[in-house]
Amino acid sequence: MAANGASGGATHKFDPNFTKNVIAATGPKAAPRTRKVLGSLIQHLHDFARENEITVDEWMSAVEFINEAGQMSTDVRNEGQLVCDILGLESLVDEITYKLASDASDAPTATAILGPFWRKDAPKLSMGDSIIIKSSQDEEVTHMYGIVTDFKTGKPIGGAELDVWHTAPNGMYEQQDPEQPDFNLRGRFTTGKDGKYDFYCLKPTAYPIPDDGPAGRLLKMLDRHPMRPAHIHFIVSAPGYKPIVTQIFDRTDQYCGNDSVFAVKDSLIVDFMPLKDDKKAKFELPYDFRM
Ligand code: MBD
Ligand code: FE
Repeated sequence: MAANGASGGATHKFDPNFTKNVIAATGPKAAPRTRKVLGSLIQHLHDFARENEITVDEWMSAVEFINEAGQMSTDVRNEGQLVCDILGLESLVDEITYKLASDASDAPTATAILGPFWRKDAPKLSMGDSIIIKSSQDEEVTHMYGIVTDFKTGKPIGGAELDVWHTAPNGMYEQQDPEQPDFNLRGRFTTGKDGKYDFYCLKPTAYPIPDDGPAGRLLKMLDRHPMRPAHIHFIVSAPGYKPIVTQIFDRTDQYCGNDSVFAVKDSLIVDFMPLKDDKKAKFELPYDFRM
């Protein structure tokens, strides 16, 4: 063991009651879930620190990292969420929360993480409308359509809302980019009685998650890239159904097997199909949602 290392030496023994005492300091008015979850968090944090012989310097650099992530966060940049995403935590809690969702065709559509770029109150649009307010890339216009069904009965769900959002071809969501109009590439659509929807969007592009802050430094420390495969986000909701928060991914994207935030699932990979001689779109994308 190095003289200046963390270890107190081979003879050091941790007080076996230390962690127990910290957990037992929880007062009687703590809610049961709080008692359970924070007790477990303290146990794991202490075990983690002991196992890895975390030093004061290492702990302090983690504290500075967390503080910097917090200070950097604004309403268009959620650095804490980005840090969780690259550690796989948002995808894991998504899986834990929505255990029901699977790749089976008789199950609800698989979920995928919300991510930090959803905005509430996206414009309510009519069927057949376009979410493209401004784009330099008309060669990517895509006609997306499909049906929302009840996964148990297979019947169409009328009045279901599809909230959709994706990035511009420059790899930025509108709130990150002063060049884009407010709510560019976002919209909400409501299915008719037949459960059907259709709208125009762009075939999205792969892009890096914001990597000029703590999350980016962490990626570099881990020798990882910041790229996400091209994707379109959805929240599909309907009265009486659990909302489906999900994303779909372009099969031809090289990052489908290598997403920096670990959100890709097989059943969410789609094929943008080239259209010939269509006046409005260069691709079509049929995709059905089950809920
Ligand atoms: C994104 O666009 C995104 O969807 C997620 C989950 C994380 C970072 C950027
Ligand atoms: Fe995204």
